[in-house]
Amino acid sequence: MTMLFGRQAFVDLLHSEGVTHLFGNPGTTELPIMQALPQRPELRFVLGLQESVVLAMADGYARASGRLTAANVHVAPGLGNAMGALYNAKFSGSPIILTAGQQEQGHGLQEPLLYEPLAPLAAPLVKWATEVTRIEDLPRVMHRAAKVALTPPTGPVFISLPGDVLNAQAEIDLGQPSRVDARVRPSDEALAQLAEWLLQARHPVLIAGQELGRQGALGLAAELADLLGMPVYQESVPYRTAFLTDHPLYMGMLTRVQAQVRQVLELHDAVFCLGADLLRMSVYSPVDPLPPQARVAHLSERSWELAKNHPAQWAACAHVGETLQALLPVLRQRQTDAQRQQAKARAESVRRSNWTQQREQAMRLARSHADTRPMPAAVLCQVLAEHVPAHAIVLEEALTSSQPLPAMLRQTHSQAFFGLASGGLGFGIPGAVGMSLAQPDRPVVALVGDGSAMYGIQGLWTAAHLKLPITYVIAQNQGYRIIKERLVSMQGCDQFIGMDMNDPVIDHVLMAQSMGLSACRITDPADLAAALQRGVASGGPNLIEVRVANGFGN
Ligand SMILES: Cc1ncc(C[n+]2csc(CCOP(=O)(O)OP(=O)(O)O)c2C)c(N)n1
Ligand SMILES: [Mg+2]
Repeated sequence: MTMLFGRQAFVDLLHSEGVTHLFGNPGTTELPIMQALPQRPELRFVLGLQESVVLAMADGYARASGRLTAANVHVAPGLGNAMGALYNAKFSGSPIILTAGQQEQGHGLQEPLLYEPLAPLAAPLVKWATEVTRIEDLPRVMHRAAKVALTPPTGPVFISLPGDVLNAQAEIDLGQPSRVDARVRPSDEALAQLAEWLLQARHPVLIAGQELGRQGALGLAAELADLLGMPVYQESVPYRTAFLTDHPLYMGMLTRVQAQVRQVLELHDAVFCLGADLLRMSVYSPVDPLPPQARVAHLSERSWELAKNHPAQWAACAHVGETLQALLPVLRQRQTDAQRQQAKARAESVRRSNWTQQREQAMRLARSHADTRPMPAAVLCQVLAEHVPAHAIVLEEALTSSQPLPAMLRQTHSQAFFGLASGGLGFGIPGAVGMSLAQPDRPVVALVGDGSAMYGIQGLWTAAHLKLPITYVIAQNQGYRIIKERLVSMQGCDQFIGMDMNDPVIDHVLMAQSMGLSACRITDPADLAAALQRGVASGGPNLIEVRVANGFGN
């Protein structure tokens, strides 16, 4: 046992749990932590200039690394600022230990500036929220937090750190990290049932989800699709790459329009939902996206998702990759010659209209609009899809401007694409910072709407400060185009109050330059490819503002 300050124990415990970056924004209540950091240089502090940005950077890091990540924010107002980003992290399942400095116990009782109990604030959005009340409890709390965050369903946890605990000194045993192996698979009996269920289906379809990308199980999912000749759709929320787009059975992403999804699934009698959310939608519709004849089998490590909205004929809470490893030989062994022939015939017909075919058409159509001014979003996406290097990470938060992207961007590895997980804006710019830190060998291209950019704009500074290889592409349509479109389509109203950003126009080039990025403005599609290539090749932070059509006449 060693004599340690609470502050030192805290950073040592993060280090012992394998944490390499502490994303943070310091205030007075975090001073003990800032004092301890120089003694633990392995733990790199990454400064974010607003707490929502701090947490979004941590979320990006966790999503692109799959590793335990730490973030620290400043008491109640800082935690409040971070709540939108915490909501995003919850939906991404990001294993983040979020901490906040807190006023000294007892002092808080007198309600000084900045005091508010913190754990109840964070509790609704995290797996576990607590306050450390004695220095001796720090190791137990920290190790438990790490275990809880990393055990499926993974997700953020919150710890409040009062100043008196951080500044106390005691003989502390720092203990050891524990890891729970959750790579479990269903019983042999359940696997046999699933195999028969899949083999009996006449028109099976696979919905591929985020867990496949997270677990590096894209190859196994492709083998499954091949074996059964079933078309594959990516789940309706674009968390991340969930299937290899060039695979001949890949059909594209499901939309979040209930009637469209239903039309797709109408053709199928069996829906295998693999590591995915079953049809998470966005806006209300009276249409059920799952048609009644479609029976469901659902496999996920997130038990809450199983049979959540739709009954499942077969469901298991298990590791998708391990389950596929065990399922494939069972399927091969049980598949009859007749079933093999059926699978082959199904695969043949899917090939004719698969994603690759659709992509060619979409790209051709977009190229034919290359002279349209302002640039249509499809042209922007086509140029991106053609010129972003294959090993890059593409991250999108661009609403209407990224709608054409999933139909165009080839995804050839599990980090190829990340999207907006929860619907909460503000992830794009700072999330790219975290992703770049997590995957330093991959250039990051972040396509962000001009409106979305303003929810996390401070992230540009951290990208510049750390000289990260990120190319921000800002789709500048001078407003909230998606909200306007919805006002028209849902409410029948075209009086746009509070949806324009054209008086004054925001100059993202100057904004980026003021924070230390190189930046340029593109209005002509012919110049975009070169700007993109220059930006990526620079190996540093840069921003391209692209003027795109706003859909309402300019
Ligand atoms: C935190 C948060 N605030 C507000 C919204 C509502 N919202 C959804 S899309 C959107 C507009 C986004 O504008 P932009 O990024 O420019 O994309 P565009 O609609 O122009 O394509 C807004 C304000 C939200 N989803 N999240
Ligand atoms: Mg916009």
